[in-house]
Amino acid sequence: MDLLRQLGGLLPGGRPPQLPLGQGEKDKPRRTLAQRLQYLRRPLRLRGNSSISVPLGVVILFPCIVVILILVLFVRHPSSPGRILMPAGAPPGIRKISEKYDKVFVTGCLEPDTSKPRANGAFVVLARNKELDGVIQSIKSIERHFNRWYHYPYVFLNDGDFDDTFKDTVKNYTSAPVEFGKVGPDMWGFPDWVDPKVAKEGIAKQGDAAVMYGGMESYHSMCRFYSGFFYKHELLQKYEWYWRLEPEIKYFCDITYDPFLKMIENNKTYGFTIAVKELRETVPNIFRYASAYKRLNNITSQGLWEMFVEPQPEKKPEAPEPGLPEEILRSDPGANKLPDIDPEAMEGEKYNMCHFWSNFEIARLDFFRSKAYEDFFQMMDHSGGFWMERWGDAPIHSLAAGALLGPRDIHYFRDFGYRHTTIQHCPANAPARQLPREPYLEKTTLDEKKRIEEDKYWDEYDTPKENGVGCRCRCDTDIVDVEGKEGSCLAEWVDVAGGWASP
Ligand SMILES: Nc1nc2c(ncn2[C@@H]2O[C@H](COP(=O)(O)OP(=O)(O)OP(=O)(O)O)[C@@H](O)[C@H]2O)c(=O)[nH]1
Ligand SMILES: [Mg+2]
Repeated sequence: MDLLRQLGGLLPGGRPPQLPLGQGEKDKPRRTLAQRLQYLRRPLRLRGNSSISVPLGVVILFPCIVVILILVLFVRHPSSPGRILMPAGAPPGIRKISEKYDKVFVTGCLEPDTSKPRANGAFVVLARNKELDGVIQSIKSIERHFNRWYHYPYVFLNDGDFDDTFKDTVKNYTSAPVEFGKVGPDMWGFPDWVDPKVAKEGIAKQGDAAVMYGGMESYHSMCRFYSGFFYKHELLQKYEWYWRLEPEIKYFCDITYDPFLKMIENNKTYGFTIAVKELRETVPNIFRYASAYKRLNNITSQGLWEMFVEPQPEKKPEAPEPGLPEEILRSDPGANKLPDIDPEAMEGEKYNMCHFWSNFEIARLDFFRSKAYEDFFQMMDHSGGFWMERWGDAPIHSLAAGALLGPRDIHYFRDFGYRHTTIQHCPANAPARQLPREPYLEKTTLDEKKRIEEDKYWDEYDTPKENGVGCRCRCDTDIVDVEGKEGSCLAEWVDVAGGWASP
């Protein structure tokens, strides 16, 4: 006998299943819940002629309870892939990070308060004339979402000369002060202790090996400039803080508070919005030198270094030292290549390739101007790695921060929606913390209709979600949030920042 037929046959007194009340039955006294569920207590024989019976309710509920238990155990088990994958597969902002060392400065929107004195900070943009369109896109974006209220100045830098079209156009897109400066050969290109022939050969080899941007001399110069010079530029001398801006980036949320002031208030040094893994082939020896710097200077980690170290089951005994320090300091990077030993392992530690993506940065310039950072840069620079390899300024800044700062000095701007090329982080909007937005009819768009249309786009911001932190974010939907993508270093940040917050 199949189960359904059994069930039918076992309904009280062999009556047909209960039907909805007919008209004539409306006046009958209502049955209590217990009476209604009475049928669950009906015994159900295991076989047609078996003397053993089980209540019908148990037959229905038991499998459901087992399934629920399995699901709960799967998701809550610390080593469960379900738990590990939760941030990856889940929408951004669904999990809270511990607030032990750092927390979002403002959840949702505020009415921008521009009455307080501004911080001593500026946007810094390195660019070329040919990047004007990308620069306009970035200025329009930051003005719309932040600087229309705060009017922070811009400093544009270039290893060449900005032409008048560039300068005049840029000034049209902001009412904030703008300065243009030139980067001299003291901060750009090969230093005099490098043999240009050898460096060029090294760069060509990287080009042949298809290392990303490895064959572009200008790219190497740019990375070295952002690693060890931008903060020394004369136009930046008067500033204490900077916010790096690149061409062709996009902000998705309104930033209704002053991040510089919040960084000061919370005693922060360095802020990021995306942390990802670097392409291994661009930095084969970087960790070797960063690690040597840390060891040579007897630096003890304040808890951030671990974000950049591959977890290892147990610490290996110290690797034999190949006399690295003197070798680095005496070496002439123009005359030889980097020594050819185990490229990533140092003192049993291995670089996990994580770095704060430096095309967005809000940081205290003092950090870069410190003796400790200068020593770090000098050592890295004299290894020749900016030329013989393609060390980016992002891993340089990150490893320096790892050696010299702690998690409490770092701020994750998780509430900022930001995109650069094909990587974006965009938070969900904070529930019950959205405020109506003032239209921003950007004056450079002359066509009235287009201007209104552009503003309307930002009026229709995303529906708030639980644990969301954003203010009026409208995220791009063609790519997913980096927080949930392979290659993200969110987990590494969360680990050093105190773990995930308990639910
Ligand atoms: N003046 C000048 N600026 C440069 C040069 N190369 C790069 N830049 C700037 O340096 C910043 C980083 O360069 P990008 O080419 O965007 O490098 P990237 O972000 O790693 O690469 P993309 O993914 O292609 O954006 C940008 O602001 C560029 O405008 C250069 O040779 N001269
Ligand atoms: Mg770029």
